[in-house]
Amino acid sequence: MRRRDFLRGAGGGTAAAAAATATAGTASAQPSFGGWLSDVTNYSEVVDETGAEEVTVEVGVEANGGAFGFGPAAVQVDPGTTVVWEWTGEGGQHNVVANSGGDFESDLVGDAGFSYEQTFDQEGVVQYYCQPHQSLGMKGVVVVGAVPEEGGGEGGEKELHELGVAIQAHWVGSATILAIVVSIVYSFYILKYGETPHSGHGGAE
Ligand SMILES: [Cu+2]
Repeated sequence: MRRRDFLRGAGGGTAAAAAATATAGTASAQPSFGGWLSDVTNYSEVVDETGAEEVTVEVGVEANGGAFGFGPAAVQVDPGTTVVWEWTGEGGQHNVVANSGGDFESDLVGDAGFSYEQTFDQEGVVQYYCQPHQSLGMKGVVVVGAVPEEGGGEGGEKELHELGVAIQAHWVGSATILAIVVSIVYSFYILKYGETPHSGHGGAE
């Protein structure tokens, strides 16, 4: 019980330190937008399309176990940019539906050449998905303006990692102390009682 309390205390301290480190700045980390893109196989980075007046996102690119992706999954644009979604014709019927940061929904279409567009004037993060394939990971993000820093998700992972290291270090320390105690006790018994059976054997041999 006491050991567990100690662990919790030590872990809490480490986690707090880790959180402080995380807020200090990890700009290079890829945001998952609160986990929205965490299961999207074709997401690796936010593609910087700032400076462009019009940006094209393909609907039905090879991803998520079929042609179930938006390409690219995440784009960064300036406020006032028009995003044009263009259907590839692959992967069946798709649509583009706002999840947050906007309110729009395209038709559900399977044909190549169909397109749908939205102009984003307000800064913020727009999360969207394809209704039939959302569960497969057909999701996307349009970042209008600056890419937000994510203290929450990344910091959480770091905390767990740091906590794991702290526990591991603690166990290594415990094991070392245990080994020392065992060897002392063992030596004590050898010194005290070791002679009798030893000499007995010695006598028999
Ligand atoms: Cu789809």
